[in-house]
Amino acid sequence: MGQSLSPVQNLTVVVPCFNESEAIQPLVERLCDLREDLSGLDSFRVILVDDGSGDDTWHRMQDITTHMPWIERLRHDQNRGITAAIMTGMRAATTEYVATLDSDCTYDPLQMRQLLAAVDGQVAIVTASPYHPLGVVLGVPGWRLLLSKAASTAYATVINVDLHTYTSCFRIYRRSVFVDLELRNQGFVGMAELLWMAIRDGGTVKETPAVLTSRRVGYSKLRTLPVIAGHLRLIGQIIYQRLSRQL
Ligand SMILES: Nc1nc2c(ncn2[C@@H]2O[C@H](COP(=O)(O)OP(=O)(O)O)[C@@H](O)[C@H]2O)c(=O)[nH]1
Ligand SMILES: [Mg+2]
Repeated sequence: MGQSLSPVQNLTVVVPCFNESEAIQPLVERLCDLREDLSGLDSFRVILVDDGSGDDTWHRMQDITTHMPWIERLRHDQNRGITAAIMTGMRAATTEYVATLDSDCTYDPLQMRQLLAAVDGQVAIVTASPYHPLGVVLGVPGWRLLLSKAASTAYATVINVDLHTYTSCFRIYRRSVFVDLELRNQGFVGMAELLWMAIRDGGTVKETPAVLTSRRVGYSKLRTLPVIAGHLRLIGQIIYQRLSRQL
């Protein structure tokens, strides 16, 4: 990476973790692989954010990463949601580019190279896009896929930007664009809200085709009905903002 023209020379990877006891070991192993893969960067750091887990996620994090000074651990006293955890990590980071990644490795972290390749001096977010025509989805239940794709299609329609995936957590952010934002949605819907805010404020958003697989350990934290309701609410707010501000 060192010789490339990418503006990213220093990267912080933030990983939100909620009740992910079993996922921490394979995650940290894969983060070690990623660190090796990106050894050309000037610096590579990781911030794991335990979002008030009720299981032993926090202790597993501490045990497994004790001798890894490049991994920092942060903790919320209580569960505040995936987007709140990402914002905590983003605020703690000191690099201009901050990547975020699911802790269950449903996106192989080694796909980070493709995201990095899409970063240029203009970009506010690069998002992984399994729903891109060149993206791949493997082993994800049909109903989940339908729900997620329907949400992305609805956002593409109301925002009128040519993106295929609005709900992915695997992204690279330009920190200065986001660090002071106040979000209404602290959970999964906040992923789409972050994207909308970047676009609303004139930021450039890019996507790269990605491979999404299904979980091997642990369980999904997404609660379908509240998330559908949250997406519908946000879509209504976007329509209102676009009409009232003529965006
Ligand atoms: N910090 C935090 N992370 C969460 C929360 N819910 C889910 N996550 C994390 O967000 C990522 C995606 O969640 P997951 O349960 O796999 O949802 P799915 O992939 O949509 O089924 C994983 O890294 C989870 O640990 C939460 O309430 N707080
Ligand atoms: Mg997942």
